Amino acid sequence: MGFGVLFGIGLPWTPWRAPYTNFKWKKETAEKLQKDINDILPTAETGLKKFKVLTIGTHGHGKSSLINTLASISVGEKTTVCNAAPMDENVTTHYRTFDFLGHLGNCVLGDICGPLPTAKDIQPMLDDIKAILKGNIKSGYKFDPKKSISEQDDYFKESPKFSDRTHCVIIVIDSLQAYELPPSYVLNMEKIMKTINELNIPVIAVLTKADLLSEHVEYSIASIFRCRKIQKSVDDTAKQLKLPAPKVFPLVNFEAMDSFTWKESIPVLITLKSFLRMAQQHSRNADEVKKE
Ligand SMILES: Nc1nc2c(ncn2[C@@H]2O[C@H](COP(=O)(O)OP(=O)(O)O)[C@@H](O)[C@H]2O)c(=O)[nH]1
Ligand SMILES: [Mg+2]
Repeated sequence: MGFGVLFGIGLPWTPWRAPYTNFKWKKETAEKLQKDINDILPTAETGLKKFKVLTIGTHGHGKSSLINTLASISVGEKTTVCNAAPMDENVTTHYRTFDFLGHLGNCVLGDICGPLPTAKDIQPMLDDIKAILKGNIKSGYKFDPKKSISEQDDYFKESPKFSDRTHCVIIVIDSLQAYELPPSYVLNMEKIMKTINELNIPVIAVLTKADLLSEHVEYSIASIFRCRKIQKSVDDTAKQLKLPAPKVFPLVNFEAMDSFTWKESIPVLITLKSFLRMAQQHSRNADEVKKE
């Protein structure tokens, strides 16, 4: 560990992001965020019990770890609901959904892998993603890169309700790769974003592995909103995905930690609050609710 890192030398005083006015890296901030999150519930007129949130991202970028991190926040201690694996192993080829115990009982997270940066024809996957967003695919469905789901498939749900639909999407990106995403990946992501936008579903991006990108963050998570490297990776992602920078959230998953405290929770809670709020807004305004 370098001297500069120990003393935060090289970090600007003014954070590049202040999630709230008078934002302080304090235990009370984490507690307030947690309280706010507990209060974000589906509104009665939507008839929803749970928000459905879909994570999409290339293999190895940290989706399963993110789901585990959120599950851990939900129960207040480190837990695992899905296996995270180092790169090049165990490619998740199934669509799965995860229900949480604890505070986030009002949330279901879906995990789908893809597309691989090298994938050429992603039309079957785009069709499957669209079907998932519309609630037509059940958990457990295995993707076939050559064809999308058929109406005869056991995992096809014919008349999905509003509760089966996706209410918010999280694009998961490894922050180490964000500065220069492969052009084929950006192109594929553009197509996915177009599909999501057509259905008017809110989207955020999460940048994982901020600890691997910045040794300041590795040493102290509180540096995350001061480190210029992290800021740059947020800006690069925003530009490439054509998302506003405030919708790109850097964080460190709990996967590599033995345990976590309120300090490590803060970036995760900020992200969580933001996407739950978007899911809530979306479900209130969605035309499908008005029609039901
Ligand atoms: N240091 C660190 N490692 C991470 C982080 N997020 C994920 N990983 C590691 O990255 C690898 C791939 O993560 P995984 O969640 O399986 O990715 P997935 O294929 O997108 O589901 C695993 O070895 C994780 O432990 C993070 O924020 N920091
Ligand atoms: Mg995975």
